[in-house]
Amino acid sequence: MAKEEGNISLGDFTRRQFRDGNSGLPALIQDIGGVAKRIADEAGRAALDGKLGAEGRVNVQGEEVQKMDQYANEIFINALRTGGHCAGLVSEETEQAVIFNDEANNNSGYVVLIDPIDGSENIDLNMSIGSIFSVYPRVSGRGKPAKPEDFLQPGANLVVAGYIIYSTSTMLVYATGAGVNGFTLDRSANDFFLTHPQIRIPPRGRYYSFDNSYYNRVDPGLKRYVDFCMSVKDNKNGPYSNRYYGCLVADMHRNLLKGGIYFYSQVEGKPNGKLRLCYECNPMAFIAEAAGGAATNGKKRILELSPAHIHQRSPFFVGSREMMEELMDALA
Ligand code: FBP
Repeated sequence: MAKEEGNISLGDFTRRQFRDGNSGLPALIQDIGGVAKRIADEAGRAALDGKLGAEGRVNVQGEEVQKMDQYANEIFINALRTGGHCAGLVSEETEQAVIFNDEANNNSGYVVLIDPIDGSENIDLNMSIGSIFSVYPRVSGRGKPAKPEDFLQPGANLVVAGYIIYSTSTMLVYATGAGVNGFTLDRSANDFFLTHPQIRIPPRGRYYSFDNSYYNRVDPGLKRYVDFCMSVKDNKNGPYSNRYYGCLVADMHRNLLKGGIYFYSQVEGKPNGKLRLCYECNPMAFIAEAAGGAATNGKKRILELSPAHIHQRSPFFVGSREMMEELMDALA
């Protein structure tokens, strides 16, 4: 279906948004949009090209790497290195930061962190998956290679954070301090167009996203909250339904549009939960707050945490403001 007349393209939107021409952000976001198109194509053909299934190795997280995890990671690294608009990259799939260290990228003012494929378990099932990206201004001087401290900044320093959701349509959603906007890929034009301007997360919704199999392994306060979510009153379910997709990006996208809450807390055996602070929790927290929601680690605002290690994990609670207030009261 051709895009509605008048939908502004991602490139035109970002060039208007970041008027300061030499910021490099419009070009960097265009590079990320190009990666999104490639991954959407690769994921759509994975079954035909023998790219489903596991790569046969374990990554730095101790998780089995899917072939698509590796392909998506390579697409991101090659495209951002070639684009010349970021000094380096941290990825869930690479143990160390990738410092590009060439003239163009050393002169860039930004670094990028990514989860190339979020929801890896869904790849072989033809279910929604995502990519998550974060853009920080460098703290190291331009003109030289990026440094480790560039990648270990609190989420409050983010200038851009977003995700791509590969589903019935391919959407790129990104936040700045000025709000959250969603763009849909128009295959016929091979470009993204604004379809969800100024997304605001409803103060409450119908859904909580939690892997209920962990119910008997979480703290009493969280158990109390899940009991509340599932409480039955006058023979009616409520107040919330459980929608847990196994892909943070998919759960986040639904909760952003309809209202809801997602949490992956510490559980017995996982003292800091599963999600990684730098390239999963921080970008999603930034997006949630820019849309009027909230995100914590159960005690503190996610965006205030100072990362010690690029792959460190954090308990993660994110979503509609009023639901987050209820949850935090239950945990207190
Ligand atoms: P990956 O980035 O490795 O896919 O891990 C993140 C994630 O898939 C989230 O998207 C999802 O919410 C969660 O892990 C599912 O974990 P579990 O299978 O333990 O519920």
